[in-house]
Amino acid sequence: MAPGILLSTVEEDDSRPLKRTKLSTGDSDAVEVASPHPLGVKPLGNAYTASSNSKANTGLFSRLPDELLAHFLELLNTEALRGLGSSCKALFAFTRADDLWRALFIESPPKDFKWLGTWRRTYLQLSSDHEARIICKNLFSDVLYRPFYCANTPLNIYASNIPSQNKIPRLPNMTSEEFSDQWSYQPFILTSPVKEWPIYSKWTTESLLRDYCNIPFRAEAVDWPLKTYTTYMYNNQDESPLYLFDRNFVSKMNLEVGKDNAGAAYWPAECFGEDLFSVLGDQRPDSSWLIMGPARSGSTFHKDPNATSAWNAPLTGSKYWLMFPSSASLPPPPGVILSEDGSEITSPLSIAEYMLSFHELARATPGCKEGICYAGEVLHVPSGWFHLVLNLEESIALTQNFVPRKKLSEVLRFLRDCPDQISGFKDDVKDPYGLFVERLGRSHPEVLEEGLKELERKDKQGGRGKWEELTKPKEEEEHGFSFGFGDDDDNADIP
Ligand SMILES: O=C(O)CCC(=O)C(=O)O
Ligand SMILES: [Fe+2]
Repeated sequence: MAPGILLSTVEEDDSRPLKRTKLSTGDSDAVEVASPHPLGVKPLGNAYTASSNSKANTGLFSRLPDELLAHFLELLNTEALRGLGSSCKALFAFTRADDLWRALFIESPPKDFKWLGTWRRTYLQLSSDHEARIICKNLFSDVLYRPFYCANTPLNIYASNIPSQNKIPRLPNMTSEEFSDQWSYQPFILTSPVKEWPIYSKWTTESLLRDYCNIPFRAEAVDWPLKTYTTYMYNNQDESPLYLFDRNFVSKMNLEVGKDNAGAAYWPAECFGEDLFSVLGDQRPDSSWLIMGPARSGSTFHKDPNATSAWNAPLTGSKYWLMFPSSASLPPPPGVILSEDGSEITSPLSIAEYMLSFHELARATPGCKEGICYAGEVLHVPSGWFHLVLNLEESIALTQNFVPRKKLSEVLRFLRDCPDQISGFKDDVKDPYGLFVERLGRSHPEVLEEGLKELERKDKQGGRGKWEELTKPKEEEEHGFSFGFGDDDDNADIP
């Protein structure tokens, strides 16, 4: 059976206690999920053996495939949704899809609101005992059932039994030389550095709530006071929980430090060496983020901006990382689609959907790296690597993007050749490449010279990485895919 088609018998009488129901996902291990759907909706496969189907009572709407009906409902406003929802059981269920209400909320957020557990309740400020709940026993729809299933299917199992060849190396410490010579191109987890940070073990959700309760932080499309976000974090049913990702946390939390770094709350591990973007001073692109989210939240597949590298340090909780190198001659990770110029990554899937549909294949794909980074540790993301991140528990983390010396030519090339993909610079920086070259030339002329030489070498190679250069004649590369561990054109695993 194809993944995504769920056939199961779900508990019909929802007055009975929740039971765990096995659902076939097409994988050999059936996944368990709490059942039933709160409105009694069942997976579409059940329709084939059912005696009646309440979608048949929706008039003209019954002719629309569920996907199209769901799209149509996205065009409606509150009144229309509520009106249509009261016309029959099936439309009641379709108009309850919480994503519709999330979109309405984001479009016109109510001024004063209390988070009430779902987007609909919050948008309408309706408590759960004032909200109608009609059980739709004979409604069969993957479009409605799938988000519920994805929001409830266990995810931590995907972080277990990592094959040994996929494991991200875990190292107690590293020197700058080791990083520069061997590790700038590789993901790794440093197991000790963060424990010396003043904020380590002081920052917990409770302590941040005590100190920054009313400070608004950015969580995707909303700016919410921390107390609202944590209320959401502890009580939501979203398939992809809203993720707090704030680039202005330093000023919001008064963490600024003087030039000598006195009183710093945290700092990068020494091995990463100098961050060459620091020559840009106030004009550098966004580089530091506070991240907070519940278990099951995280980041879908992406590469970090401007060809920068990054470190990511959980202060509480733990994160599962799934990573792939990239290069002109490598396909993107399974389930990820790149636009022709590589500028847009389409991974239309939530993390849960990705895990259900592609994790097994991803794990078996050459180049795949996986690991769990625990509180107090730091994970290195080499520039150009695709990564998907899943919070295995509620987590607070800090992340910083940086430009290590060994990756300078990649950043220079990105800024020079992909101006429309550059992000995070303030609007008044019209020519990021020119500015970076000028500043670096002033303060680190020999580093710039080395970077430009490397860039010239890459230009001559015409996008072929060191690996391709060493292992394949040009014709072979042109005639088909052949795997080499590598990073964006400049092959990663060969320092
Ligand atoms: O902790 C996470 O979710 C990963 C964050 C990340 O990949 C990023 O900031 O680019
Ligand atoms: Fe990232």
